[in-house]
Amino acid sequence: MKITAIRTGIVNLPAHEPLADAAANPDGKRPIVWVRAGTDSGAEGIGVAYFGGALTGTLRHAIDELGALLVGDDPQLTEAAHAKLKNAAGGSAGPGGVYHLALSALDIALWDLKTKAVEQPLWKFLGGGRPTVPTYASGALMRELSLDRVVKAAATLKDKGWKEMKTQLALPGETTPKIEVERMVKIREAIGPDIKLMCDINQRWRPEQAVDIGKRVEDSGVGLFWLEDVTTADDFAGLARVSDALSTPVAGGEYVWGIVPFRHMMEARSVDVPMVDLVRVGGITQWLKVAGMAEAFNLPVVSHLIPEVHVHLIGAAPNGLTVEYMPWLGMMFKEVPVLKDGVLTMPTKPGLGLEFDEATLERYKA
Ligand code: SMN
Ligand code: MG
Repeated sequence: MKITAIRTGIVNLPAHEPLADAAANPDGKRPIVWVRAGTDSGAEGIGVAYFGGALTGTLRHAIDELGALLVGDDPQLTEAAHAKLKNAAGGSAGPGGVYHLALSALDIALWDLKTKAVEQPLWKFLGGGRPTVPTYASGALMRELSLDRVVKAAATLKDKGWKEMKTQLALPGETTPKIEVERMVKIREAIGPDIKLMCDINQRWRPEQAVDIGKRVEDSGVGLFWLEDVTTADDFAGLARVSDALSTPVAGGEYVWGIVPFRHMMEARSVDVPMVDLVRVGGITQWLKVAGMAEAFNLPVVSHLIPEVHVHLIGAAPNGLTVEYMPWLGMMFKEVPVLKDGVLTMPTKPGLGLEFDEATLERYKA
């Protein structure tokens, strides 16, 4: 099989929040680049890229330029493609940033083709064996919501059958440790003791603040499944200090580029729960390496965004803990993985099991 053409396009998807209808910014838009890799066998592989922000046009162009280098190549040779792109641009225009986002989008499309060629869903090709995988509601309990709205949204998620959900602290505007802790207590009261509750700080605290507020949350009896990105993502020593001081597991990793920072993070015991972002790590090829690294460090692995692909990866990884269910891209696909009672069923179609919805691509075309 040979790649014959790479096509790309941009859609500006609405920033809706379908899980609890709790969008913090309902008029917002999310620019996404779609990728289609055509082959001489007629099979098509798909990929996506995002986080381009104001450089989304540049990101698309980067995918076009890197993609052109893969025309004529066998899409099953994912490591060879990675080496070729690294040699062509990754060592100079990367690592990190637009290069890594573009690399990831192409890599996802190659894995779609590679697994379609053997007519297996990706998770099965990777050797996974579980029928379902846990997942958690994300994006509905954001820090911009009022206390009243966030508590109602949490109760809505529980009513809908979610068993795990994530909120955020480091509140905007006037806040104190007391206000932060009270918000967590109210959310816990709304959902009861049995739901796994995570909390994301998005790098907004200093290490000593993380220790202080983290301990207060522990003392309140809220019980967090993890506390995420408590401080600057590459302050590996600062993170280790927080991890050491708290009994709550500390999660992190979504902000770093490529696989090497995970080595430093794990060597320094900075996080208890490594979180891998598929489009920042370098696609599926590199995601799997981080999952293996985590396993060797006796750590679980969790995903960031794009549950439609991560269901395969978390589901196949022996240390895959739970899939973040942030359905930003759901409307781009004709079908998404089946979600019921807070778990995802492993997809059965070959490859990623995803097909772009032409109507969505056309309707939100940029
Ligand atoms: C997050 C980061 C980037 C975009 C959306 C959400 C957040 C998460 O950190 O963990 O979901
Ligand atoms: Mg996060």
